[in-house]
Amino acid sequence: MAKDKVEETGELEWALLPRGEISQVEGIFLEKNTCNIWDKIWNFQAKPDDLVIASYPKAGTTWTQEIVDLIQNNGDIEKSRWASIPLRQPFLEWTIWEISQNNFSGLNQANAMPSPRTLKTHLPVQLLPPSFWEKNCKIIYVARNAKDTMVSYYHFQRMNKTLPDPGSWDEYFKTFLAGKVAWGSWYDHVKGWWRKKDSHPILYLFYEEMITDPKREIRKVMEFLGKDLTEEVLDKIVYNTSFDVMKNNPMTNYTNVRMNHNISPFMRKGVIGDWKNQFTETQNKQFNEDYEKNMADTSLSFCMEL
Ligand code: PPS
Repeated sequence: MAKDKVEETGELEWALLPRGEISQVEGIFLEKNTCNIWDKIWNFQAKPDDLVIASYPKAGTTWTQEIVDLIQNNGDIEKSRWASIPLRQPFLEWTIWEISQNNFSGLNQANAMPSPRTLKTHLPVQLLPPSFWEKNCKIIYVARNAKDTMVSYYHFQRMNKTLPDPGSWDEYFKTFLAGKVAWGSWYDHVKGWWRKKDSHPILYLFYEEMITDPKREIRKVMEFLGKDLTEEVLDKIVYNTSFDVMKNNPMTNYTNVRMNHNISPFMRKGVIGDWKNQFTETQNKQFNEDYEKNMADTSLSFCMEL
């Protein structure tokens, strides 16, 4: 490819970016930059009217964020499109957001933001800063089946250099099952938050249920937030948070964040069961054995195909 063409598409610039590294906090892998400012994150001061959207990566976080924002704005699309999603709802533990050449830390953004704030986090339950529990903040957790999460995460790590190179799919399969990815083990994450909902106001959503009946799930979120919207507004939110609309919306599709969408778009497929196109038969067998062992001690269950 000619050099000017490469520069025009930003490919060369992307190729030169260094890969991010991961390190550990309390035995959980997190982005190294996050580990470096862990004390500040742990001491974050929540406010009682903060809303937290928590998830394991690739579970449908952005989808949930957009649903919440539209509910908060009574379905007013213009109000929700004033900025891209990470600017509207700070990502608590994320240290560098490169948007329009500026650096943002989720922590600084959150501290500068007027209340009521909606914050995103991928932290496992035991690493959520204690002031969120002390202030009894409402939390929405969204979970997605492990097989599709793994596939989505693999493609995300290929196109997002703030995380380590995932290596080959075979390599990544092992890394993911061992929980050696940023934000740790999927098992511990979904099970930990599931347990916590018995003692704290947590709305636990499933990506698969959002796919199957988005209006029902959006209504659940609305009720949890104490809002009362008309059927017409709910239908408008269903439409505007559909995969196709969000994929074409620059405020939700992450095209204004430095990621390489030519390798794999952030809004990739948005379906249940894509793992079938990625897992080999042997991997599926291996995964199922591992899954059975690790999920034996929970009442949680996931839909992995329609
Ligand atoms: S991140 O980076 O962790 O915040 O990613 P996250 O937003 O949690 O997950 C990205 C995956 O969610 C899919 N997605 C959607 N699916 C269905 N409908 C809507 N509206 C929607 N919005 C995002 C997105 O396509 C990623 O999944 P995959 O399987 O990779 O397509």
